[in-house]
Amino acid sequence: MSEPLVSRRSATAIAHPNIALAKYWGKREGGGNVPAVPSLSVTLAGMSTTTKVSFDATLVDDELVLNGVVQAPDARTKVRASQLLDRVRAAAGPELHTSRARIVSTNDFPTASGLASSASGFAALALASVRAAGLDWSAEQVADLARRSSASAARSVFGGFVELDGGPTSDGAARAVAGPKSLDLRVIVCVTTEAEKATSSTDGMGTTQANSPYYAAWVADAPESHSLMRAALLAGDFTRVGELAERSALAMHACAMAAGIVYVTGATLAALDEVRAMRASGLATYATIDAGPHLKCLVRASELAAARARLERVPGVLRLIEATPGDGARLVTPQGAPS
Ligand code: 2P0
Repeated sequence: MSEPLVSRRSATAIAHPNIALAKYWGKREGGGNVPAVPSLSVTLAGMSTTTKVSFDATLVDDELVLNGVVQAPDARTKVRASQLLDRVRAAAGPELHTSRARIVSTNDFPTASGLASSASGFAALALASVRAAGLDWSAEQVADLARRSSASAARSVFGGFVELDGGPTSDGAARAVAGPKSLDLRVIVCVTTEAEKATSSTDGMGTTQANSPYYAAWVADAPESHSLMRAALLAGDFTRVGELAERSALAMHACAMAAGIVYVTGATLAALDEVRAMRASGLATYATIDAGPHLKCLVRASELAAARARLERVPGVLRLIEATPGDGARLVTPQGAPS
């Protein structure tokens, strides 16, 4: 029995998470999921999401299999994935307008626990679904699509060091500003739990915007912080990048904490303490922390082993993941290939 070719259109993409060196936190007014402030990140090789999208005219609903588990039709992640697919369907040819899709996505690192799995997940989903639908979009267009689902995902579309615009008049565009090898940087992720976080980034930001007495100060300060980071990065100044990154993370968390949003745990703070102790003893390490309890230590390649040896002894640090600046999202199967 032969099926129409379109019912079997599929593509597979791989993307890496990213961590922001200059953070964003909060959304611009006016919709579109545009950040309130600009951010600058590094895309991390060493952790990956692989996502296959197959448009299938015989399906009655989109399906999402995440890390081997079929998600309920009304599960939050599945609904967000369907919303992305709706945008792709609307832009695709009429033969796909009503076609549902099966998404099979796997992370090789903890999901939804502050390791930016939504960034790599939606970047891979955006690229795979665009190509499965036969759309010849630029990376900028794929990033725009990814951003609407998860703002930080726009940054994972690109490799190396990436900025994402934000602010009252911004359209939330993302672009690469420097290649993966432009700074001598290694990232040690101190994994402090394998569990999912209790408060999503979207909810944490919403609560912060609504309730933090320091939110206005954060929004006023972050653009300059981003500019200084960009300049330090382009100058290849590891020390300055590290100092600014640690400051940005602590400012973001201070702002969120004042609204009752606490992502750090005792283990996170113990790791932060160790990063600062290393620095005091002459090892150039800096910390950043995202919307979860894992601390990420920034270090030069030559000091990686020394920093690892100290971080793995910190109480509450379960294991370390090592990452290097990596590439952007890319296809792992040809466009529109049959599944
Ligand atoms: C960042 N984070 O700049 C900041 C710092 C986490 C801490 O962007 O609501 O995935 O899904 O668009 O963009 C995580 O939030 O949030 C994030 P949604 P997003 O990396």
